[in-house]
Amino acid sequence: SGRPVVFMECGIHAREWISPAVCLYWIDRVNQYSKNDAKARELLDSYEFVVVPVSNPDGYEYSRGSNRLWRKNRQTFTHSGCTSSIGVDLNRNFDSAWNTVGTGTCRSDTYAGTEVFSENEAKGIREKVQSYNGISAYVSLHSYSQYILTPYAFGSSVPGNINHIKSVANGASNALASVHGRNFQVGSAGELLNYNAAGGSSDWAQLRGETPFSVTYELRPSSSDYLTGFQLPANQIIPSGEEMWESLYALIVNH
Ligand code: 0X9
Ligand code: ZN
Repeated sequence: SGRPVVFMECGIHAREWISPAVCLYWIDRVNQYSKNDAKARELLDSYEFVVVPVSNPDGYEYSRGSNRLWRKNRQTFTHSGCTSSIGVDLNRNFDSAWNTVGTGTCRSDTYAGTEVFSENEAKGIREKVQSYNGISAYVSLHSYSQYILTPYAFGSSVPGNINHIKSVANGASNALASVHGRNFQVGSAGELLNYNAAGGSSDWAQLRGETPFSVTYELRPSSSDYLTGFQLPANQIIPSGEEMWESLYALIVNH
């Protein structure tokens, strides 16, 4: 279309089920365009959207059938030390200080893979992003903790426009809170998660110049709600979709 592209990546971690649900809600809501919804019309008239609702399909198939708390993809490994080990953390496989921090062995939940972009799911996202001549924003949706994470997660360095990113993210947090009163804190992974992690998709998009604006959401529940955790009750799916519709609207029109 020639309009600026907003890329939304959901479901890269197989146990974070609210992420694909919120993206499907968003797609449904933006299609109210045909019913003359003002925000939907403004968004679709001004931007082009790429939404990947399930970025880790094999992982989701496994988490819904066998192990609800599975995180990685389902790649199998046969190399030495990793015989019969399964899965790469796709949010450790991108080219952003790959495998330098926040990763584990092949049997761990945070295995970064044999090399950068070893995994088809990560390659697929890279190819789609690079099929455009630069994208306007990259948004990655995870759970949980109620955060809007700003770049970078691999250390204390920040992009040159970090003040702009933080101010837009603060606006998106306020818009979210106005719907159901939920508080989403804004900050980097180092500031909010108390850990650093390399190889994340949104960091790759920002660091490699694919986009000047990238953030990662950690959706409901709050970080202290570890009993609920990844298993968010179904009656919170629609409220999550509603607050994220307003938050993403604010983020997109102000970024
Ligand atoms: O560790 C992760 O991959 C994310 N947290 S989660 O609990 N959903 O696994 C945080 C990723 C932060 N990385 C970037 N913002 N790049
Ligand atoms: Zn995640």
